[in-house]
Amino acid sequence: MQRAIPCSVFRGGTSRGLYFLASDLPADAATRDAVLLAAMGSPDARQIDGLGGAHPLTSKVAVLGPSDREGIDVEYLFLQVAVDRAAVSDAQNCGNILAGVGPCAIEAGLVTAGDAYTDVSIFMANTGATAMARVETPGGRVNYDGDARIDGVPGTAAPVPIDFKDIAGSSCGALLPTGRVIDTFDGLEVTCIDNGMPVVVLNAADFGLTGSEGPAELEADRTLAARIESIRLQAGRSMNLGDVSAKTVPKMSLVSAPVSGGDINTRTFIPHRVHEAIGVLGSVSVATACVLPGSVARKVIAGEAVDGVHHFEIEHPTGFFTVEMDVAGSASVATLQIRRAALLRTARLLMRGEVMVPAHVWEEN
Ligand code: NQM
Repeated sequence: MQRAIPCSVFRGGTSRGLYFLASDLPADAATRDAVLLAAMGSPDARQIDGLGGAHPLTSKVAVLGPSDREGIDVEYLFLQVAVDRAAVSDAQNCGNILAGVGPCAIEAGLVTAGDAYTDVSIFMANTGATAMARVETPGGRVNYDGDARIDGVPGTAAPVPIDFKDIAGSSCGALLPTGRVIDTFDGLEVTCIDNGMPVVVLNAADFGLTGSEGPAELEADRTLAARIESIRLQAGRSMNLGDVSAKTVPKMSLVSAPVSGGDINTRTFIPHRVHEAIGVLGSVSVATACVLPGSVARKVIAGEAVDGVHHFEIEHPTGFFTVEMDVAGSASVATLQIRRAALLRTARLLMRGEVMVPAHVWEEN
């Protein structure tokens, strides 16, 4: 026997995931996770018996629900479903999957569409922060067509601008979770930062890299992977994340001087596969490191104090990620404030229907 669960598939930014209403999933988290593993086909490197795409970027889940919080339209819980392990984690947020939340909430009737566009305020349950997404809704229906282009996705689509406020210390409790701009692990200087996503910023040159190596080349280097994981485990503890051996945070961003006219070049371990681009909130953390006096990122780009609204062009393996940030007090660590961060994503509804899971998975858990 199989059980049918209502579900939509969206591309959100440069990721893809299954989007559910909380009311369609088991209330108990352990049963919910077992159901999601079955839906994705995990654990299996190919996820052949499910809908997962055999990569962390395509093994993601959004759970949406109504909100009774003041000024909030929809609650969004992000769940990362591991590909080759039986693990589901709520320890991180995901700004790419977030891009599909506004359209999905409108399609599902959780939010009433406006006539030209609809502003959807989203409570990100993983971190307790809020995002505002603007969705085009001409005639009260979600529009997916448009001219917006984001690197890492072919073609163009309708723009989904997203605004973040107060995301500093989202998972770690402070923008600088260790209390320092520079920490030293295994003899290397790193910057641990959390402006929406816990990230360890590393200098690519410290690993003998140019910083422009491709994801496959970086993943194939097992010595590099071991060195990065050793730093990650130590940094995770220092960042108030505890034992991160089974967690997907912190992300590890290798930075180098820009090579294509951007502000900084990145290659990001998320944390074991290498991102084909860079995460949304991950880029906000890296962009913030670029204005943080004394940080690894600021040293690598020889950056200057820059108060005001700036567009940071983060280079990644498949192009650029632009983060707009309103910066104040960048002359010193003590005064630095990121008043607002904004960026552009696109999203598209790919399928809606029911995902089938073996009935016993729901019943026996
Ligand atoms: O940092 C991948 C993605 C992400 C996360 C990851 C993301 C973010 O691209 O907000 O979007 O870092 O695991 O989906």
